[in-house]
Amino acid sequence: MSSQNGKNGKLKKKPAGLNVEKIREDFPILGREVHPGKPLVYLDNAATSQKPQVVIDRLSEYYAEYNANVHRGIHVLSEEATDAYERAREKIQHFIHAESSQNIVYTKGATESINLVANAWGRKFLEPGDEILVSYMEHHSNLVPWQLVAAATGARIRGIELTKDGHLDLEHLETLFNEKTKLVAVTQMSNVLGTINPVRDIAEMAHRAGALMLVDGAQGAAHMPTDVRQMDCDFYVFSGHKMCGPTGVGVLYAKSDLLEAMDPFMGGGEMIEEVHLDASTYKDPPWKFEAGTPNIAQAIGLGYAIDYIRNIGMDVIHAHESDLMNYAMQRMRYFDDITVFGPLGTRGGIVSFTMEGTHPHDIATIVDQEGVALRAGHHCAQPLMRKLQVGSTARISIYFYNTTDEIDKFLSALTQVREIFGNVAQRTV
Ligand code: C6P
Repeated sequence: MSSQNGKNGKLKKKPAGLNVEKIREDFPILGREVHPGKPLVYLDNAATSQKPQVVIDRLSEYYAEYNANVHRGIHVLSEEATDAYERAREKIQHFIHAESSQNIVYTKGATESINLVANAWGRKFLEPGDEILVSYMEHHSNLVPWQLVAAATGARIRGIELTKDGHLDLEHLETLFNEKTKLVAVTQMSNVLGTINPVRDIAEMAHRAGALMLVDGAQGAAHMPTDVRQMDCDFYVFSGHKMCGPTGVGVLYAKSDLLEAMDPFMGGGEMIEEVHLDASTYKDPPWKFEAGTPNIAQAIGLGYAIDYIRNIGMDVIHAHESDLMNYAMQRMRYFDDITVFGPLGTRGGIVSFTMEGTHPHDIATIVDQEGVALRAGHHCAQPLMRKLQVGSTARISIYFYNTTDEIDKFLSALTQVREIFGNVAQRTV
């Protein structure tokens, strides 16, 4: 549902192109109560999404019917498992419009993907004095790996400032480039502010300066159409569990010449061509980066999750989430004791806020009693919290299976928080 102002200033609801009630039937967990008489209202999707039955079924189908290691056996089970594992890689390739499935490296998640780049590319190519540009809205997963590699190589990290309304300050970014800039690493969408960054423009700026561009798609790939070639990024990372897939699987996309040039991240079985006692040769990418037995069931499950969300349509998902986010934001404005962070206008389905006189953890605890799951804390974005001059925020994060009714339940739970903490004069929502 989406909202707009009616004649009397009240918000009207209008239908969007998604049969959410039907979709919700695909997610068994959405039917449960979390406290007696309190159905789950799951608004913590930026942390992890729920899983449709089809993904759950495909995981158990793998274990029940063709559980075997991949790329090793010549027996039927191993061939079936290998086929399914490699077919999932092709689904990922098409989902993000990569050149080839060989540009898709399986990892454990976005965090591991960034660590892979920091180690396999950074340790090989960064030199003392080189500069890595990151922004103040980055998740720790797109900061700490760069700090580790900077300490090991003598490279230096520089921060892209934010504008007052929560966008990246592109004018400031322009001033940071120089001949030492080797990499720009920014998020596609902030997990706190909901800001959607102009990553294509930033990639262009980076390339003009002779630097590479890494896009952290942990909050992007699940929520909007993603085309890595159109974006022209050099590296793109995301996690399966935030997009209806299982935990334990994620993706690193990288351009072919980079994958060729990078050293392996981990050594072990499966990533080698020939091994001697003191030296080895390696397989071609992406297998060069996939040492040991991978998360086979999870990769296959991610393939089915991608089928599922593609079938709904990434444009439709994005539009529905925008509608719900606007609906929530417009109503939250009626709470004069609430501060909402992040830009107005186009943004993703994430709303972080604080409530005067109430700790975010107290908000989360009280709304949980009403069945509402939201997140409170620093959201693994401490540099951003410092910029916002808060220790933590409460945050709702929306996915395509959420409804206006759930947003209403969240808002009603918020009025209870206010009543308990006796905040400023109550107004009608
Ligand atoms: N943010 C959140 O609640 P992993 O843990 O590897 O799947 O994803 C890490 C990550 C990287 N970048 C961004 C922008 C993210 O939002 C996350 C995960 C979760 O906001 C957990 S802290």
